[in-house]
Amino acid sequence: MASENAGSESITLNPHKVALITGITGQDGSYLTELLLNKGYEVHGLIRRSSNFNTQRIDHIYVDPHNANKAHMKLHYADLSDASSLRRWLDTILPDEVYNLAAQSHVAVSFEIPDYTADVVATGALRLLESVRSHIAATGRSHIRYYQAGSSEMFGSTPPPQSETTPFHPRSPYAASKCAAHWYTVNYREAYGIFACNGILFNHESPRRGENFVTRKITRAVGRIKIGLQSKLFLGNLQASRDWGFAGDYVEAVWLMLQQEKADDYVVATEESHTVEEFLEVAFGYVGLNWKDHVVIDKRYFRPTEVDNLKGDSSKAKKVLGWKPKVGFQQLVKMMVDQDLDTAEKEKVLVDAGYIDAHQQP
Ligand code: NDP
Ligand code: GDR
Repeated sequence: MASENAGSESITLNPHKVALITGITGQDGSYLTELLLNKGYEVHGLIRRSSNFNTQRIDHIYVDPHNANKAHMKLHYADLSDASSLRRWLDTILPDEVYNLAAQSHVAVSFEIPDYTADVVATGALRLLESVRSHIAATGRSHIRYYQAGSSEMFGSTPPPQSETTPFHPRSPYAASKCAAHWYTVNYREAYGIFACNGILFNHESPRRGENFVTRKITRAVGRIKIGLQSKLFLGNLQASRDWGFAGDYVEAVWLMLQQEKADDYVVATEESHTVEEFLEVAFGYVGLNWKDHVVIDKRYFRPTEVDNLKGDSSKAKKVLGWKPKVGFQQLVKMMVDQDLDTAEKEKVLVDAGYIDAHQQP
């Protein structure tokens, strides 16, 4: 398992670019790491301590650090709530690019743990920016570049289409915290001249999406229902509309932002929006099922304040970065269902052998 060797202080310097990623174990962290490794970067990821290994999304690209010639991704323990760990790893790793992807990223959960969410999402970003600022002041490494993972949730109740000039109206502790992180990033750029960019990314999904986000919750259920492991799927608001893209496409835009001459902020979106109900139709329809036979509305999944309609205008990213999404909505849904049919087949083997209980829904 990857995290067994985390914390190793032996950093090998090489002539390639060096990146530091917070949130490397998350969906985006795993895709960004693959992209950077393919470009020849040395990638360092900060992971937080957990009682179980939390590196499943990057295990396939992990090479034991004892194999020094082949290990281009290294993991270190740190936490966005621990400023000293952030500064220490900056000083040790000497990155050229810093990607701040770490977050308590679940909107509904942010209503349950608002204080913690603000600490990690808002103050965590400030801690990292301040670490970068003081690292530059101490070392003179002013070429260092910083990326902040901003969110379309910041637009909240402001109607679409949403672009870089659209006012924010956050509708959750998570979204309000992302707004703070956004403005901290702008402020550090203006106050200290740090090359710091905000990506304002609309929802992006993949087969690696966390299982309690609505898209993956649906595709996991489709796989399980199709092979008889489950019959009902409990969901909340089906009328919310989201601009859903593919995470693999979005990390390319993230990387491009840090390769520009000038630091700036960019909206990244497909410019197409679909309701949760439309997602259900495509996902269940793809395997010949009718979602209405399986979905049960459960009030517990409704949020105190909802974001009804997100649809991005990413013309700036298209023009300046030369970026555009490759994977469309239908293709994305099918990619996720295909993978989750496979996951369900494997699960069934374990259920049939008595290792897991089919009634335990993911
Ligand atoms: P995930 O929830 O999949 O990953 C979040 C990452 O942050 C995980 O690696 C997690 O670690 C880590 N993390 C959480 N808390 C801390 C902490 N206190 N200290 C250090 N690390 C921590 O998110 P995504 O990959 O989907 O998103 C990446 C970023 O982009 C997030 O900031 C998210 O808010 C933002 N974003 C995401 C969008 C999307 O649609 N996916 C859209 C717009 C913005 P662990 O694995 O241990 O839990
Ligand atoms: P979101 O994603 O809140 O947009 O945040 P999520 O998939 O959680 O919700 C999308 C919409 O689906 C509705 N919904 C449900 N959501 C969940 N999670 N579970 C359910 O059972 C359910 N039923 C209906 C929600 O109410 C909502 O309207 C994601 C995260 O990745 C953020 O970190 C990121 O910033 C934004 O996308 C852009």
